[in-house]
Amino acid sequence: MKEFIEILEKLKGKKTLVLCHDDADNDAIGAGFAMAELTKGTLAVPQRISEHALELINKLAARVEVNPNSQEYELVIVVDTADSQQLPNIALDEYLLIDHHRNNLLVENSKANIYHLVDSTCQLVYHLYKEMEESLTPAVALALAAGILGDTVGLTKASNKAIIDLGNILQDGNIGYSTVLNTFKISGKIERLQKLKAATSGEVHEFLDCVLIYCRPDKNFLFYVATMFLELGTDLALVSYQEDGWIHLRLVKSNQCITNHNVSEIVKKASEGMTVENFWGDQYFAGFKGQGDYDQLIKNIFEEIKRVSEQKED
Ligand SMILES: [Mn+2]
Repeated sequence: MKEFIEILEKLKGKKTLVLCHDDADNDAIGAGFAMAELTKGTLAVPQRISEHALELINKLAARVEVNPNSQEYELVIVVDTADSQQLPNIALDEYLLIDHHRNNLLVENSKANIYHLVDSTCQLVYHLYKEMEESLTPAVALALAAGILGDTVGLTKASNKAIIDLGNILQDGNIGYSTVLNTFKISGKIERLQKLKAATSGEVHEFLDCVLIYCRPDKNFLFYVATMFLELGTDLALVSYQEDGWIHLRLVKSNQCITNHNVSEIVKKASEGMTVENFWGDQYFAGFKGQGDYDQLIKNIFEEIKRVSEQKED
């Protein structure tokens, strides 16, 4: 931390790039926004922003550049990124790093870093602000808080430390918790319409030990739609969207669901042999972007869920 701050202070006022991982989520955008505010730098992503971080960007009125030329900057700060593969088309030369991912491959070559295995990168940025005795504006507090909520799945997976940090961030930035929760709701009328359309087009499928809703919204709001179905009480939600030959898909499982379904393993197995551009997730969440036979993929997912449901417990 000390070395990191020394470099920041030495390069103060220099042209700074704050770079998030591709498909940037709330933690990356939140941490990146706070670092860009601190350094008066440019916030950027390699290619795209994740759909569920768009609302936060909107609320922050943040400017996010796409596909920046890192060579044009005198200081590059990489946030929430574990691997150069998450930075497509970016030439990384000298950089500072702030991250919380296990097995980080960028730490070793960083000029200085803040690297700890906490719940979110936003917490590390908060501690940097504290250490530098910088005050939190309401916008920075909102960004950091939204990042913590994002990476802890709405605090359901949060450690005590993350909850304490969140409380302090709200206090320091003088904002209410409800302001943060609002960044996770769809605000515009058009989006609400999409949500209602999705809700009324969901198909309910019953398995031996769980209920699944399958839905194909006509816009790429997969995260919102999936979360909405969980809120309505389903055990599993399968939501997909096709565009330009690409299949975007999410399979999510409720935290309250105690079946053996590991959604990330289910999607991985079901998509074997397909062209996979992006795949991420865990037991409760699977995200997929790829190409191949759509109907077969869905059929495989249903079969795999059924197989797990019917597996005998020993
Ligand atoms: Mn993160």
